[in-house]
Amino acid sequence: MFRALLVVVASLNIVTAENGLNAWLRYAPLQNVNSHHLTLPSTIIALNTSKASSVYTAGLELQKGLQGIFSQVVKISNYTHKTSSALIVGTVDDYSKIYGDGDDAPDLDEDGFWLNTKGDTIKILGQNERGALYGAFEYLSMLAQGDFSGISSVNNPNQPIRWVNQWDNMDGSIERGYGGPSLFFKNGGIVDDLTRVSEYGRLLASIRVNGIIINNVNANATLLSPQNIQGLGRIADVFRPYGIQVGISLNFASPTAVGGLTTFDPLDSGVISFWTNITDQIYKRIPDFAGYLVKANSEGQPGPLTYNRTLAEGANMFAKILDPYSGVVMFRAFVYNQLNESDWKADRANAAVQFFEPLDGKFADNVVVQIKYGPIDFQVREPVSPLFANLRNTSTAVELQVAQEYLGQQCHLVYLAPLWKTILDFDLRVDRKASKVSDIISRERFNRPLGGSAAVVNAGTNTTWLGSHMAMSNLYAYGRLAWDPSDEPEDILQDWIRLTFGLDPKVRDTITKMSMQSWPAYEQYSGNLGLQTLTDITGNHFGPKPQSQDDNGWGQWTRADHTTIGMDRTVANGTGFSGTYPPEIANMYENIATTPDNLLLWFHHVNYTHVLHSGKTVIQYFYDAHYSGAEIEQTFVKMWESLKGKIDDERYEHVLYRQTFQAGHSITWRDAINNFYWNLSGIPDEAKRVGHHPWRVEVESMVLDGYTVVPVTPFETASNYTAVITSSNTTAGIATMKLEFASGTYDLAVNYFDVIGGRAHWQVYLNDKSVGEWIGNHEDTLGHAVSVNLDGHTASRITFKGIKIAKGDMLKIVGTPNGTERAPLDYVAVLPAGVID
Ligand code: GCW
Repeated sequence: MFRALLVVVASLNIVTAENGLNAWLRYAPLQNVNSHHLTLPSTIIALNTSKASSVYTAGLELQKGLQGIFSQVVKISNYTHKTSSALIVGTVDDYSKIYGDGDDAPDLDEDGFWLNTKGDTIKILGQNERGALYGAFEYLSMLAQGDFSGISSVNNPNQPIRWVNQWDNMDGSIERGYGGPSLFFKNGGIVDDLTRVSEYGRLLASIRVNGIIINNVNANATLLSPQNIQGLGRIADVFRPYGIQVGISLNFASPTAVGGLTTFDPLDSGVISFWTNITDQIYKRIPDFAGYLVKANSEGQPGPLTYNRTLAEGANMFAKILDPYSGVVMFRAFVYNQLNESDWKADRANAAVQFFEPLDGKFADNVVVQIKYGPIDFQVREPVSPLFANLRNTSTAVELQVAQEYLGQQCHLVYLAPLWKTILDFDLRVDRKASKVSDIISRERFNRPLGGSAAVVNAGTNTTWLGSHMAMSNLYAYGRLAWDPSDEPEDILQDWIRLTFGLDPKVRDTITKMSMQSWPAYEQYSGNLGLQTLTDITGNHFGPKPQSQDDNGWGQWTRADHTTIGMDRTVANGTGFSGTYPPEIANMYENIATTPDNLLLWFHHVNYTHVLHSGKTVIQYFYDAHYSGAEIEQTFVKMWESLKGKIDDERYEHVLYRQTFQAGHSITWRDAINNFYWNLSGIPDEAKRVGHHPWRVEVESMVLDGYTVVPVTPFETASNYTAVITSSNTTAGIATMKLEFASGTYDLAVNYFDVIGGRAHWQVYLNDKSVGEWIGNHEDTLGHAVSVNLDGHTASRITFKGIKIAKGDMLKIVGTPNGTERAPLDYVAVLPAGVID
């Protein structure tokens, strides 16, 4: 149990610059502490002093934490004589052996711990060494938050598997990674310096993650070379003191790719010996190796289906080889084929149940089927994957995604714990009995041997780990929820805020408000009513491109036409997907009257004029939601600005930059989606906002010198569907116009496109007096997937605030191209106070 009780509120004026490396483990000095609440321990007694031991790590961490928080060095003692006010950390067993009085220690589950701060000595005792380390982190988390209460608390994990997955490639890139290159790989091998890996281990252990898959599920067989296995061994050595077991993703075709065989048939004896030999080599170097993660027969990856073997036969081959070593196989359920959209019954959402339900009961006991939370792919809202209800005789784990692949790629603040909660708390009503997803993966509901959680994290070498300080709340919350899914997202968040940004209540309240509003806001301005994220799904998954959902085989269809929209997934008339849930849930989704509005278009195909439970039509809801979502984003900038001086400047500026970007990009999203559906449906916005922009000046209507007007694709991502670029790669362009707005003070927003290929330069003048300038360098500063085109990924806004403009003033923008970035401009918005346009 984590505690959030504050007995001391310290007022902190943090000024030291911070780069994010320590994340929530900063151990910032507590000021104004009423020290009588706490007597610091005189000694830390770590009951195992071998360096690879997590108990030894715990001792060091406690020392470091106490020093940071209280500026006092407490020595670590080898001498186990119990003195009063000692802090003892170790396993329950060691404690009992040494002191003979461990009987008051409660029964603990694997990885659990007991934290007792009540007596004369502080006891942090784990069921195993890892548990002891978790207890040390818990104690430090309390202290760092000013909580000195005397407690005796038993903490057990809800689920045994609490892993993270990294999608790192051997060349050092990370698929869907937005925090810089790999921590693990470079140029086809393992990096020499593993300092950052050790720091990552520390972070992960503090949130009680006990396993990590270090390479991409789209796996490269060269990881299995003898040299790389030695490198893996070095990585495992670095993670071991943190109680983290290392595993790898496998390429199913490795026997042919690197083994010199002509087949990768899982029932072939040569193939089995290949994998046995590899596994033996790995365990020889890494005796506590966690096991394998397998993506088979999915998105072009090889798998057992090639040889008419079932997915279970493929998984069980590995399971049998791993079994003597107690290793596990995480087998992904993300298996689907390309589909034909003209078939009204075709549905990618059905794939997982179609492939896996017939195999229920056929998987070995050390196989865990790893299931993405929704039936499609990490979308902003999806119903729970029905596969959880269809595998009663198979161990399962939920796959979540900390990497915000479809959710703004860490350039948009989206606190994900509330989304994950809708999944974990969802009651699937199997056999009309309580069947929460969290109780299924915890093994409780179907009484399975294994189960748990995996999160795709994709941390990189950026000092912020994920590219964004704010995104780290997601990693923190992931660990907390995997340990205890009944924890509340807001409580978790507030612990994270105090640990990350200090104890000032204004900081806590402001970041809480921003974060708790962030997922609903993102849903509003991206894709709502269950239509998915509406990003460019055939491209980089970042900016808006609603048309990419349809007219292809990927099966993320919206089936939008001029009058109707949504996937009919009913049994009665559609793909039958709703029928793959247990009856109570199936009935709810089958029936339009009982389908919640936020999943309406996931399950039903309706007219744009269909009236929602909320009383609005679908199309008007779209318009309103996109306006409201973007409006909320503008308030985040102001909220963040109210924290200036309360957070160190380095992190303050870093977050401000991203919030400012997000505020602008949310307007791009809003306008793109609204324009797209307005064009498609021809139904105007009742509030007359869509297509009406009274405060905008289109750059194509300015006087242009050296600038050329170009159409933008997709059309909806530019205001008036067009933009301007300089006429050549080497000559500047100038756009001028006399402004006819009433004299007053305005915010001057300029919408431009920041493409990769160069760092163009723009300057803005009023009557030849400089208003401001900027450089198109988002490729250096933002870390999201990039684009060379003028589109929804590159559309950006910069705002110059509080500019005095008199009627008749001449506005001039000079754009200087660089490389292939031809200083593209879209429009200028001249915004009176409070107006968003
Ligand atoms: O949605 C897709 C991602 C791929 C990813 C795949 C998966 C690693 O776009 O980048 O591949 O999901 O989860 O396997």
